[in-house]
Amino acid sequence: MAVGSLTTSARTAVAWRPEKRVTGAFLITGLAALLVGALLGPFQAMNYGDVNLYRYLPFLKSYYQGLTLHGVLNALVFTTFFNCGVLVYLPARELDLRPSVGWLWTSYGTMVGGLVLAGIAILDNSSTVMYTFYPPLQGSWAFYTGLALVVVASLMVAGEVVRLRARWRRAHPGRATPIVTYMSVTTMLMWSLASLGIVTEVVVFLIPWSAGWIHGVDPELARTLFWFTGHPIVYFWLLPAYVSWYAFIPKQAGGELVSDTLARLSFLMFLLFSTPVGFHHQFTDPGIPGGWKLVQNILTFFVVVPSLLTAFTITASMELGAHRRGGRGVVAWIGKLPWNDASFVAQVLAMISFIFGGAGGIVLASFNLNVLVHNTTFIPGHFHITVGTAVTLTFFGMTFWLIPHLTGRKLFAPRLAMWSAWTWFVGMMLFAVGMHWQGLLGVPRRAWISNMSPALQGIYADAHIPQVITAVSGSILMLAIIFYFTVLFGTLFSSRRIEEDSIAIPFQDRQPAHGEPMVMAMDRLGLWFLLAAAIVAIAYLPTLIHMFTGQLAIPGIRLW
Ligand code: HAS
Ligand code: CU
Repeated sequence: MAVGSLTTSARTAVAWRPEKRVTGAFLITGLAALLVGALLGPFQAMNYGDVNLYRYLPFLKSYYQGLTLHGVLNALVFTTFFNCGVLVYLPARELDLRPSVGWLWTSYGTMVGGLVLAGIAILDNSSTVMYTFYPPLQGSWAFYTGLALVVVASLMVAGEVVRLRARWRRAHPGRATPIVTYMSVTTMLMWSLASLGIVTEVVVFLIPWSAGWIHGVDPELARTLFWFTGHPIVYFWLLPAYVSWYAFIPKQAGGELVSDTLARLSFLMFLLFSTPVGFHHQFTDPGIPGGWKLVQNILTFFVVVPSLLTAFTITASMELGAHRRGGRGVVAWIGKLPWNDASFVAQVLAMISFIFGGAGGIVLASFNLNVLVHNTTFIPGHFHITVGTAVTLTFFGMTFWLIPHLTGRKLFAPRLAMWSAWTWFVGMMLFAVGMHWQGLLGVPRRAWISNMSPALQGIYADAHIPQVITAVSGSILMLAIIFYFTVLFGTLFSSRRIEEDSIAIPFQDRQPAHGEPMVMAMDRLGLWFLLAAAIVAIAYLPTLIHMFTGQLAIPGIRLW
């Protein structure tokens, strides 16, 4: 029996090699982009520690060029590649259905093509427009076309994920979609709806404008289309991390997911409420009626709920695991969690950072508090403990089992992996303290303050302590980068081979009770998608129509 099952698993492992290769390509390209982007991070942190290290980077013309490279590679490129790898591989394995590998390689090639185009445009300093690329700052056509290709490729992958589920449903009529697939499909459906804004902005306006076919664009309309996608994109980054927290962490903690239904409900809520909230990035923008800002403000509080549900369900699931391992007490059970498993530790630290990241988000979502800190360093403080830690550190934790699973190589230096998780967490938490604090003092974000004249520095006289904290955090993060990438490259290139698939995907053993009315109702994703589109139309169309019909075309400018 044992021998028989071993051969079956070995055979399965070999059969899945093509999918593993393309998944590995997505993940490793994303992580390589992260490496380049993240190496610039300490330079940014030093800037806000009032130390100008940019002068030692002769291949960059300015802090702003470095910041553009940092933001685009980390926030846009790394996340999209990583998500497209995991959100198709995991459901395919769960459903035991082979995706079209040719289609996935085509998507991968498109995405790499986009990355190369945008990368060249940033490196030649023609597109120092930051990762939000607000007009009238004008980058080159290659920058916008490159980013458009990255988005198009992600939608091609989304199509494949939806197709996988459709194939499974045809073979299993009347059954609820298995949970990892459910979560992956809702994420991709949400992203398909959300990306309409950025696709319109880039294809209809920015590419023709940067290529010289039209002479101007309306900055307010462009910003509005950008934030149509720019808020929900943060959940496109977050939700693959949630997939891991819901689907794998309970098992890694020795327990099981306490509520399959709540997990689905939270993903469904993300599908419904992620997109119609972009105005909370534009509270201070003129041209958007206050009433519509209020509507989207209220919807922002709706989209907080699924994260609160997640906090509850995941903590309860981990507590169950700790109890099974002999843990007791109100908080003492925490000690019984597997604190010696780097994959688990990285993800729990990521969750802890998100408690603070989420709390900051709620502050930012509050109209009048937002006005106090908008466009200050408070904002990068917020997003380094959301996308920079909750998401990135979770992805690190996933790679500690996923890369060995995909490559058939043992994890290199597990103790160093543990160190990388702790140093990333400590570095980012300190960075967040320094940046939130400076933001409260009014220090602007995206400013080369370490290069300003000593006279100007007087404005920041109160900021010495948070500046020191920010600079120290940059140094700790440099160590974290070295540790993590040593583990990654060590695993890829020098680690011992292990039997393929001997590191299994930590899927739950228990499947949901099929036929439960609530689960079956939530499974009608086509209808829910239409409802999501309707809510978006109500929240956005009146303002967008007004903007489209009264455009004020502004020519491009270059400030760098
Ligand atoms: Fe945000 C700006 C509001 C979440 C990313 N956000 C940004 C920007 C980025 C970003 C990149 O309303 C800057 C954009 C730019 O460059 O201008 N954000 C929110 C709100 C949430 C939120 C309400 N943001 C995120 C996530 C991000 C992200 C997630 C990336 C992945 N954000 C804003 C607003 C602005 C903004 C304004 C504009 C600011 C301005 O003025 O420009 C919510 O989704 C947050 C809900 C989260 C929670 C936390 C739940 C906690 C969990 C962990 C539980 C812990 C456990 C561990 C289980 C309520 C799930 C237990 C441990 C044991 C050991 C037991
Ligand atoms: Cu937002």
